[in-house]
Amino acid sequence: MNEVWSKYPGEIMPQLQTSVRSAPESDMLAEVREGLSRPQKELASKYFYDQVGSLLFEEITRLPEYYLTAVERKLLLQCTQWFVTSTGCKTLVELGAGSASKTRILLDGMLRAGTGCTYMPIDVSAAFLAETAGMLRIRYPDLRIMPVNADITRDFRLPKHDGPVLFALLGSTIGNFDEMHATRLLRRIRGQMQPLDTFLLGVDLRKPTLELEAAYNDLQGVTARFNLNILQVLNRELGADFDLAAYSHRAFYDEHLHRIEMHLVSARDQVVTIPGIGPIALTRGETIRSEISCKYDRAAVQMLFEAAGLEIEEWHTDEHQRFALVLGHIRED
Ligand code: AVJ
Repeated sequence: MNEVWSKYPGEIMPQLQTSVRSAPESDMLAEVREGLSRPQKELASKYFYDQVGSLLFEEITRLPEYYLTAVERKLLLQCTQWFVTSTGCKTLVELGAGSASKTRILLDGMLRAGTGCTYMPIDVSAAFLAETAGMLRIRYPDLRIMPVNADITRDFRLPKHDGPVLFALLGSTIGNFDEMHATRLLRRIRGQMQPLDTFLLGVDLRKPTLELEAAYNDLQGVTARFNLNILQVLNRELGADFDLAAYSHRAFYDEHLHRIEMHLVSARDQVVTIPGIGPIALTRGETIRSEISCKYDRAAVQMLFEAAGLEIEEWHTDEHQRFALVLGHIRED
C-alpha cells in the first residue's frame, strides 16, 4: 500500500483524510460487523471508494486489460445522439454518478439538442458530488446541476425536476449486486420513473473466463492495490488494525454464477480488532470477499427488467459483444 500513498504529492494528502462516512453511510460499522460475521466473510464494495480508491479505480479504467470503460465510452459516443433525440430527455439522473468523462458525453448530447438540461448526480460521497458539480459548473454554464447525496441501495427522494428523465446506471455498476439486490435496485429506479422516462443501463457481458479474469488481474497490480485499499479504509474509518501486508488479492470468474469474485486472502492465522466489533479471527488461506461483478447476457437482463417492471427497448453492443448499453422503459400492465 505504501506505493499508493507515495504516489500522490503532499498537497492532496489532507483530502485523502476526508471521511467516506457521510450521513448516508453512518451505519458502516453495523454493515461491516454483519459482513465479517458471515461464514464467507464479506465487505460491501462501496467502501472501496475513498479518495485513494477512487483514484485507483480511475487508473483501472485506463488499464489495457480493463476493456469495460473504453467499450462503454465508445458505445455512448455512438448512441447518445439517438438516445437524446428519441427520448427527448430534459433531465439526466445519474445513479452512483461515476466518471465525469462518460457523463459529459450524455450532457453534450442533451445540450446540443437545446431543449434545456438538468443534471442530477446521485452519489454516496458528498465530497465526490461537490467536486463533480464544481467541475461541471465551470465547463457547462448553462447546465442546471442538482446533486443528490444518497445511497442508491436505500430509498431516496429526488427534488422536483423537468421530464422526460433519462435515468442512467452506467459502468457495470449493476454487476456489484446479486440478483435479489439488482432487482431491488431496479424496482427502486422503476418507482421513480414516469411513463415517458427512460432507463439506460451499462452492463458487462459474459465472455471467456480468460478475458474476464485478465480484466481483474492486471499485470501492473493496480486492481490488487485497489482491493487492498478497502482494508485501509476500514483502518482509517473504523480504527481497525488490518495488516495490509498479510493479505493478497485474488479474483476469479465463477462460470456458473456468471460473476467475477474479488477476495482478500489471509496469508496467515491472524486476529483483527475493530473497535465496537471485537476480535475477528482469520485462518491462513481464509478469504474476505470484497466484490462481486456479475456478467450478463440479453436474456439475463430481460429477466431482471421483467422482475423490476421494466421492458427492454433497445440493446446496443460492440462488434465483439463485450459490453452492452440497454435502453428500457416502464412496463405498463
Ligand atoms: C465499478 C463495479 C464496475 O466491477 O468491474 C474494477 C469495479 N473492481 N476492477 C467492476 C472493479 C475491480 C467495477 N465496477
